[in-house]
Amino acid sequence: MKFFARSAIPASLYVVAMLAQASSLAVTVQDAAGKPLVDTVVFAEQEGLAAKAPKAAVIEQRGLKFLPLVSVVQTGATITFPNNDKVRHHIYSFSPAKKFDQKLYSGVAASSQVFDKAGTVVLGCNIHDRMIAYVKVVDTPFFAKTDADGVARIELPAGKYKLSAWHYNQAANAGAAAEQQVTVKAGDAATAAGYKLAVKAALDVEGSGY
Ligand SMILES: [Cu+2]
Repeated sequence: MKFFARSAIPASLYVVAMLAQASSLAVTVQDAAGKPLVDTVVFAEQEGLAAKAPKAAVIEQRGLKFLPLVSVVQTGATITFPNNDKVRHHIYSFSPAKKFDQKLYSGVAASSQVFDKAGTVVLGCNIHDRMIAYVKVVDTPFFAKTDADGVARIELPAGKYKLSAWHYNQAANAGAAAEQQVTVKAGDAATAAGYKLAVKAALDVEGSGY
């Protein structure tokens, strides 16, 4: 009779649990030629949605690279930059959304940075010109990056959203096409959405998987 014992939980709690149950959105992103586009940031915004506490993120340096190449965080998130190389790095950003300059350091000595403005931040290293990383700062807790199959999955409450896709290598004129309205249905089946993004000829960025 375990089943009945569990039903001692008040019915109102079940209702709350159901309302809070996340629906999901599966977004497929391809380039103009129809190939899956990895490392595309996809995010869903809803007006008036209460902000959640942003999750912190980590961008390490290893093998003279930033890892990961692309990060997405909610506005206000803290990012730490552990240096796991034996050499020192001098990391910086000139991007208006977040300017900073972290002089030569090694280990975990780098101060963390708060990314408090939505936008795109490009990170570089003064010593190693080839080092580059991208941080997309978004005003929503609902975001994901596409995997190797070009698919991003976002858990979020059912409702209407403005869905945006951003790729660090996307052609400038792809901006307008990268937004769409989407209605996320309640239930188990993921709501599907898709993008075709024009991207520039592949940059010579090692480890981008692209
Ligand atoms: Cu460096």
